[in-house]
This record gives sequence, structure tokens and C-alpha cells, in this order.
Amino acid sequence: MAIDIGKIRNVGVVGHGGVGKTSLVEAMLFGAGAVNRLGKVDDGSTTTDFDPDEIKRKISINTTVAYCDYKGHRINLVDTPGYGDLIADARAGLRVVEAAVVVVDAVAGVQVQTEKVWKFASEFDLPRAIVVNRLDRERADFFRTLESLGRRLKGRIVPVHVPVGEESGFRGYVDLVTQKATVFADGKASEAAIPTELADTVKEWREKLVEAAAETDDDLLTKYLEEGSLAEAEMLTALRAGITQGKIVPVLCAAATKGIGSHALLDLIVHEFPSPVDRGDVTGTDLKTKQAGVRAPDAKAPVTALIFKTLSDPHIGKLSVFRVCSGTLKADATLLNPARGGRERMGHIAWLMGKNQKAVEALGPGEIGVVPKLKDTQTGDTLCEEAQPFELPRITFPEPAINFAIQPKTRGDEDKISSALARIAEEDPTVHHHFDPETKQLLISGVGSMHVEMVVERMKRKYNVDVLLLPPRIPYKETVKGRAEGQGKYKKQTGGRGQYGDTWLRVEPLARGGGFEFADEIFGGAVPRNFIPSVEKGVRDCLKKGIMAGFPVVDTKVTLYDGSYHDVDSSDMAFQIAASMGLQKVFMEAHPILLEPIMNVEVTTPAEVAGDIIGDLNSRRGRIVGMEPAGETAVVRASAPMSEMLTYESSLRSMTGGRGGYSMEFSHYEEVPAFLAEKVVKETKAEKEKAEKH
Ligand SMILES: Nc1nc2c(ncn2[C@@H]2O[C@H](COP(=O)(O)OP(=O)(O)OP(=O)(O)O)[C@@H](O)[C@H]2O)c(=O)[nH]1
Ligand SMILES: [Mg+2]
Repeated sequence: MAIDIGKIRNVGVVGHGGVGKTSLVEAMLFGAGAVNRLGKVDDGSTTTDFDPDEIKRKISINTTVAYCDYKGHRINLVDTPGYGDLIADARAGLRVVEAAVVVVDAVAGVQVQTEKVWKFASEFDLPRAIVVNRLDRERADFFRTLESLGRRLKGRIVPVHVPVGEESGFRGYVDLVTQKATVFADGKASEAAIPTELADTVKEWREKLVEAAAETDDDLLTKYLEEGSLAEAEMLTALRAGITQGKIVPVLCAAATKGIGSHALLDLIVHEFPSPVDRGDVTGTDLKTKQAGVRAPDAKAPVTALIFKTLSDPHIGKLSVFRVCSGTLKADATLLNPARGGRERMGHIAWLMGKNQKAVEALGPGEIGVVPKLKDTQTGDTLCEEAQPFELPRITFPEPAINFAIQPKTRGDEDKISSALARIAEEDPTVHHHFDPETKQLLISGVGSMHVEMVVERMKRKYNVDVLLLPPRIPYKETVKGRAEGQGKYKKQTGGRGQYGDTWLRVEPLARGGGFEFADEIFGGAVPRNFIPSVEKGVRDCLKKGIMAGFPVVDTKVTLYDGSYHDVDSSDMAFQIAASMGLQKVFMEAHPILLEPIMNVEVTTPAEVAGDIIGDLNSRRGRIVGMEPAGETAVVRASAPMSEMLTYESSLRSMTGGRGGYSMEFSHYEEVPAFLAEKVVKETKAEKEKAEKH
């Protein structure tokens, strides 16, 4: 009952934020009769933006799937987010399709995320088509957009349409292959004569299309050069082959919200885009032989499926969206998750229509489906037959670039926060969280500050936990640069038994990364053996709490070299206190300093502003380590203190007009310059006093 694989088309719809991807998907679903009214993003009624956050923000947050049947074909449309911080989800969506529709706005042309998704599509070697959408807007310009496509995207990009009418008068297109115009009135299409004023434009662009078709094949090119033209049938065959193989990228016209262009796109998907069979075997690791292996897109092959999206909802629970890459996946099957070692029961499997599901008995190769309630399977995992274990390449997600600390607004909500964050991270693998024992803060990390803010809002709306977002505390450390010695003595006589402990301590620096060392140089029992561990404990506790400003002490050696005791009054506690008192004094005499974490930073920027990027990094006490100009983009490598990089994201965005990106990771600790250290110490002390008052 599974669908004929040759009749399946899996298509990823990608592009910059807000260009009309979701609207276009809706228009196709409506055009194919899969939904009976045309939903709108603006009133939250589209099929693929159904999450409450999506409806509120009027943007897509999750990659979602809907299907339609058109001219005997099953088309799975994978609608992806275009907003920059969420673009990794679009990449995950492209992993499971055979072709991409790249949507661009007819006013803005190619934008930052257009370039990104173009790269993703190239990474997966996907044939693609471009839709110039929103042609009905003021200042929309098809040919200017075409020019920006040619300039900024690699590929043989050629229009197969030219628009009829402009801006609010945009009403259809001329098909350059058939040379027929289609115009729309009240949502109804009708064939029309080519408007006379378009005749020259049509001629010019048809010529270019014929040329592009001819260039896909040497024999055809010779024929074209000799005869000056091609037969229509020849041209069509060449175009089809060119598009399927990704040698030609066709450009179409659309105004999704008016239903213009959706039929032409559906036709192109059916006729020109490849089926899962055309894409051939999938590669991965055969876990029996531990070697690279392949699985054929064949109904009889062993089952492998790739989870490319997880949806999580407090009411519905967890839904795993997957693509069957090989074999036939039957409802109730039990599959192995080789990455996690567990088995999963595929209780109910279904086709996905936005938030709605249509239960099925089996899914064949190339099909996309959904399964609820998997126990321990995450986005990127493979599910396979236990007897034929096989792992597909994982879907990877970028490491988070920014950290915030979060604090519950209501005391005692900590557990709720952790479980809400765990659910959110299932849906969005670019969200991470962990408890930092050093700063005692719960940290949440994401791709950018807006991303993290969005996550916080999501926690509130979906999971009903309200949190405060704070910049993370910098995990400074304390150490000494010099050497000092001195006494710590604790003596108390309060009737009855007293307290007596006396220690002489030496403090000196160790190399960076040397940690802590305690040495005992007592000879002749100045401090009895049984009290030496007490001294060490006093020292260690004190170092952990910090001395100068309350940060842990590292890279320091403390030596106990002398002391005295009292037969009756000396005790474990008395020696601990004496050591702690002594250390606090001696440490401050040994030239104490603060250490701060230094990060390795890698910035990708348009080459023309690389100078500004370097200047800005210098002003953040950064050290430039290297720079590689790579054509239009440059990569700048630097190391810079973490404390200076907390606000980097927004500066980078404004310096590069949103076209830059960066990644950052911890490298090592270095001394904080004295004037800054003084400030940090003061602020930390003030904070502590404030906390103690409460
Ligand atoms: N005038 C006009 N507006 C459009 C058209 N297509 C989409 N829009 C509007 O553009 C806005 C964004 O549309 P979406 O479909 O949400 O765009 P998107 O690309 O899915 O956005 P993200 O998923 O957030 O990246 C909405 O207000 C739509 O109504 C169009 O053809 N013409
Ligand atoms: Mg969308």
C-alpha cells in the first residue's frame, strides 16, 4: 500500500525569513486540493505554521511537513524557517529531500539566509528551483532580483517565466518554454495572449533559456550553434535533464498569497524534480562490518529511517518526524536506534499534514512520516532493523555561541525549568543548558541572543515557567604571582577546654594549569601528624571559597613548614581555623591576581568590513591570530577575554549588516589587567554584601 517510489517528490522549501515560504506551501496545498481553503500567515491559519509561538510571531520556528497529491504524484513539502538563528532546522530539512525550492523576495532579492540555504543545498548536492515571490508588492522587480541572483549565487540560473504586470498590477507570467501567458483574475487562471509590450522581453529571455538548455549537452550545443535553434521537444528534454541534475536552476514568478505561481511550481516539481529512486542509494555505516555501506531505495531492502525533526508539546507529547531511506517501515515494527543502543516501537505511523496526521499501515522508501512517543531517540538519529544494523550520517547542528544565566521568577521552579528546557532542546538541538557549579548558575546557550529570548518566551507559553535572563557570571579565578610566608594562630580560652592551633604557611605560585598543591615540611612534630590533614582541609576549604573576591584559587602551592600545639586544647577544628586564618593573610601578601577565561573566536565576515571587525576585536582586548580572505568573505581568528565578548553578537550584527557569523570556545586562563581586576573585585564584593543582606 506504500506509495510508488517513482511518484514521490520530497521538496524542501527554503529561503530568507519572511519571503513567503509558508504562504507558498499553503498555496501549493490549496492548488492541489489538499486543503479546502487558502490559509494565511497573518491570521495564523496556514497548515505548516501551527505552533502557538509561530502564530503569535508570524514566523516559522520549526521545520514541518505537509503533503499533497498532484497529477498522480505524492509531493511532500518540507516548510523550513528562514529566520537566521533557526536556520539549522532548514539544513536538517534539506537532508531528507531530493530537491529544494529557494524562495526569494522580489523587493529584497538575495539576502543573508538565501546565501546560507544555497550553500546547504549545494552541500547535499540538491537540484533546485528559485521562486521570485511577492511580485505584487510595491517596488517588486523581477529583473533586478534576477540580477542579484546571478551575482550572489553560484549556478546556471535562468528564468523559465517572465512576469505579466508589475507591483499591484502583477497578474501572471509568460512560460518561456510554451510561450504562453497565464493570467489570474480572482484567483482563477486563464490562458492569454502574450501582451505586445512583452514580446521583445519574451524573445530575449527565451533565447537565453534555449542557450542554457543547449549547453547541457555537447551534441545539442553543436546542433544549436549550427541551426540557431532547437526543437521544442529537444529543448524540454534537455531542460528536464539539466534541472534534475542540478546543471540548470530555473526561476519562476509568484505571488503566493494571491495563488499565482503555485500551479507552475507543482508542475515543475512533478516533471522536473527527481524522485527518491533517481537520487539512488543512500550511504552510511554498515554496523555489522563497521565499514561504509549503502542501502538501496528499495521496498524490499532492510529498513533505515532518519529522524530529521522532533516536535514536542506538553499536550501531545513527543513526535518524531522521519524519512524512510530504504525498506518498508510497518506500523508496530520494533527498530533499533544504533546511536543510543535502545529499541523503539513504531506504534502508530502516519503521514503528516502540518499538525494533523493520517495513520498508515506502512511507509515505503522515500516516504516521510511521523511516529509519537519514541523513548530515547533524538533528531539526527537513525532507526534500523536490528538484524541489519546500519547508521546514516547524523544530522549535525551548530555549537551554541552565546550563554545566558537564568533564574526562576518563582522560587522552587528549578526542576520545572530543567524539564522544560530538555523538551525545548528536543525540538531545537541548538539549545543547550547546564548547571555551572563554579558560578552556581543555570546556563542556557543558543545561537544568538534573540534565539535565547525566544526560548525563554517558549518556556513561559508552553511550559508555564517564568524565568529571568541574566548575563552569565564570568568564572574568574584567583592566584598569586609572588611568594609569602606567615603565621595563622587560633587560640581561645573560655573556661573549661580551650581551642589552640598554630600554623606557619608558605604560599607560592605554580605554573598556569598547575591546580593546587599542599606540602607538609613539618619535622620533629611541631604540628602532630594527626592534625596535618586538618591543616590541609582548612587550606583547601579556604581556597575553594576564594580569598580576594570569592573566586576559587588555582595554580598555587601552600606549604605548612612550622607550627605549635597544646596537649589539651588542640583539635581538628582549631587547626582548620588556624590554617584558614593564616592562609587568608599570607595569600594577600603574595601578590594576588585574578585570572579570566580567554576564548578562541572565529569570525566570518564580508571582506569589505574585515578591517572594522579587527578594530573592534582589538578594542575588546582581543589578539588577532590570523586572517584568511576567502573571496567575498573573510575569516578572522582571534583570542579575546570572555568578559569582553558577552555583547559581541549585536555588535557583529550591526557591523556586518547581519551578514557576519562567529563561533567561540574556551581556550585558557590569563591574568586580568590590574585596573580591571580592581573593578571586578569591588563589584563582586558589593554583590556579595547585597546577597548577604537578603
Ligand atoms: N504581498 C504579498 N505578501 C506575501 C506574499 N507571500 C507572502 N506574503 C506575506 O509575507 C509575510 C511572510 O510570509 P510567510 O509565508 O510567513 O513567509 P516565510 O518565508 O514562511 O517566513 P519564515 O518562515 O518566518 O521565514 C506574510 O505577511 C505573508 O502574508 C505575496 O506573494 N505577496
Ligand atoms: Mg514560514
